[in-house]
Amino acid sequence: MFTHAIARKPGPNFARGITTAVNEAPPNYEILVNQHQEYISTLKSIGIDVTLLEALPDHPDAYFVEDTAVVAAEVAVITNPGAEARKGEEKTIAPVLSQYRKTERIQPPGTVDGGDVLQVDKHFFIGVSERTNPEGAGQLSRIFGEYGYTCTIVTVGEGLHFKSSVNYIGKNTLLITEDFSGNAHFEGYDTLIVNNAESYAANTLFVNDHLLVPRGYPDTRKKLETLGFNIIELDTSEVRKMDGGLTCMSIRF
Ligand code: CIR
Repeated sequence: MFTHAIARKPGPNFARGITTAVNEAPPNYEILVNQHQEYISTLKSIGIDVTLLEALPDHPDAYFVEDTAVVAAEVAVITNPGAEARKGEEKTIAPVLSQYRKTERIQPPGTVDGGDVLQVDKHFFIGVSERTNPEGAGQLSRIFGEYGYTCTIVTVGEGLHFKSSVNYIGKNTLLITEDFSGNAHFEGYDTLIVNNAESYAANTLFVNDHLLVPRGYPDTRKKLETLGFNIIELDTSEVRKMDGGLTCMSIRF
């Protein structure tokens, strides 16, 4: 069970963040703030004490705090984010996490975005993507190895981050997009495949026996319900416009 989370308020300039999404309507700050507040109150409602940081005006993507650190039971690893515009966000997270954990750091030229790192018990999947380079993945794997974790390094093809496409949902099951189906790295796990039209819903957050799923993906919801998961649907329309999702907006530990 998680007891803590760190999150950050989105700032009014959030639409200047990095995005590849082609949006029908421009991102709306008021709606985003409401969606973010609902997300925070949901985490609190399932037993999580949330530290909510103020927006960082120089970093419009900074509310995607997940990318700045990876936290295990024994250690928090402060990342070196892969996008130039996001470098520096991690410096503001380090002092907060050091209140709870010993901290280690990814050193340049290594880069890691936390969105590429998925923990399943004593194992980490680390995606090598446009943001996480092989050097960064190697450093992270060595650090976690020292604490008794195993790691596999997986190439991310489509999608921004590994967790844009693959997430652990409990019951030894990974929720994955079609392009990851049959991937040899997932041997030993059950996989639930999200159809292509709903690939965004692969970014589902498993936390304290609940699944936080984005609203508007009925086929995925039905598949998850059939397996008996406790589902909480949350609106993420404005977050999606900035290439973000439910996992990105908090660091849980
Ligand atoms: C970015 O491109 O860095 C942000 N606009 C979105 C980051 C989403 N983070 C995540 O998936 N962990």
